[in-house]
Amino acid sequence: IWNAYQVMVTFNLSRSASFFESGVGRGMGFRDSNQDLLGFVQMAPARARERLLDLAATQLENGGAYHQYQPLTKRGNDAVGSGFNDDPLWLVLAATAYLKETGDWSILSEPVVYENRPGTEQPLAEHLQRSMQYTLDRLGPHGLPLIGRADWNDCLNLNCFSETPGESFQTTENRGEGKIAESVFIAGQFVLAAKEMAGIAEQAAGGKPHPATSDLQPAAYYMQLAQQMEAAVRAHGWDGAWFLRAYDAFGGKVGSAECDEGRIFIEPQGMCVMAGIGLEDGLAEQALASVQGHLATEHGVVLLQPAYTHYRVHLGEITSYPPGYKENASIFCHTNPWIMIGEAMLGHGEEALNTYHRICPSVRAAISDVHRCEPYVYAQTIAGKDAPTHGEAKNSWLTGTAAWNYAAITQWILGIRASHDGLRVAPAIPASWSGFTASRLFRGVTYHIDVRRAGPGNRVALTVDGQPVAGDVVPLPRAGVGEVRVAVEVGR
Ligand code: BGC
Ligand code: IFM
Repeated sequence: IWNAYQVMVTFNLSRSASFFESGVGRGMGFRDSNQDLLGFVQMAPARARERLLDLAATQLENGGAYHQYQPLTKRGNDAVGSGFNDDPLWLVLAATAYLKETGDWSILSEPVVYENRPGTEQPLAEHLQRSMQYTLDRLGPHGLPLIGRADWNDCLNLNCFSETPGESFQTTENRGEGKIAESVFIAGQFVLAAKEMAGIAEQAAGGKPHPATSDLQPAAYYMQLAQQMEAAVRAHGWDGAWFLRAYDAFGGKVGSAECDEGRIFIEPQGMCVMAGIGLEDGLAEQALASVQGHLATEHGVVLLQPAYTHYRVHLGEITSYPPGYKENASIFCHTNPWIMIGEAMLGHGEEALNTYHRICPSVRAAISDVHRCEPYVYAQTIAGKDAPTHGEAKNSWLTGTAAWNYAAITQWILGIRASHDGLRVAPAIPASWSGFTASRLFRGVTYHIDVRRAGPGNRVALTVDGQPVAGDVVPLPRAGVGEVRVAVEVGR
């Protein structure tokens, strides 16, 4: 209940009303709101639809995005501007989550302006296409996406070179043209987004949808983009035992075994595995083993290791924080569910749940003298192992941790997730669980789901209203059916 409630609060306020952040000045984050939607879409799809259209209306014509917008005027914040090159891809991921949840293909035809300017309306489908093109128009020397101001990690400022204490890394003018520094995180995100675009295009080809899907390319086009980017990641974004984090503005590696500090980062491991890179040939397995080996602590998985011990002008704000805090090697809770999802995708239910328990507020209530934060709400960070206050949480409430944990738990550990063709039930629960029951409202139908463990492993056998069904997707029932009973045997 509290997780769902926190998801709703973050969806409503984004990070805009938080004094942990910077008061109301900050506005609704473009990437933040799109991610909050991932946890909210099944609770209030109509509000998620409105939010998607609001966000898309702040998108720039070149496919980029204002980093933030003001909730009352719904206009992009000029003061912060754009150029965070991960931003537009989150719109694709949020829109696909909405489509899978609702099957509401009409949203793709909705006319939406660019930059809040009347007269610039294009169907939402075209906005998604431009999000993809934005990345393709900004590839660096290794064929990986240029990072711009920063990617998900606001503090990895590879083009900023700030020498003045106190100046904002987010807004100060970047040095140079930014044509060298690349992000492996955005590469993984692009692969994921391209696969989602292919999924939409495939549905369109299957005759489902709507006129606006003609604004999209065929599925094969997006699959090829995914493959090309994956090839670039494999060639230039794999460090030997984990995914590299980035290339800096001089083409030097960030997040490599060759570095003296900041050798391994959590974000590209989570994102590349979620994108499906290396699931088949062991890279994903190795990347997550490196995460467990180098980054996991009893209080959660830290963002990077070793922490930076002094300011590095070519890396930016991340190196300005004391070791173990914020983006400099704290347990930045938002990223932990990415690892839970990755573990679940690899079928490691035990590791997924275990990773969760370390940051779970009610579990941490037993050590509240260390945790020092509300025992029912996620915090943005828990101090990492390099910090004197290791295990102490800070900045509760407004964090993407809420949406991502909700998704990781319900969609990946319990395995109940919306797909274009129906509700998928593919749990990755620990071997010791005998099962669980859940009910899930999906496209107006209530699914009563009873999962029982029949043996080891994660294979499922579904019985839907008494009839065996092949695979792990419960087909959409005929119109008028309000309830469906799903019996699931795991490990058969
Ligand atoms: C984020 C911090 C980040 C800072 C960057 C804040 O809003 O919450 O994690 O360090 O912005 O300036
Ligand atoms: O991804 C960002 C988010 O947009 C705002 N808070 C900090 C995160 C990591 O830097």
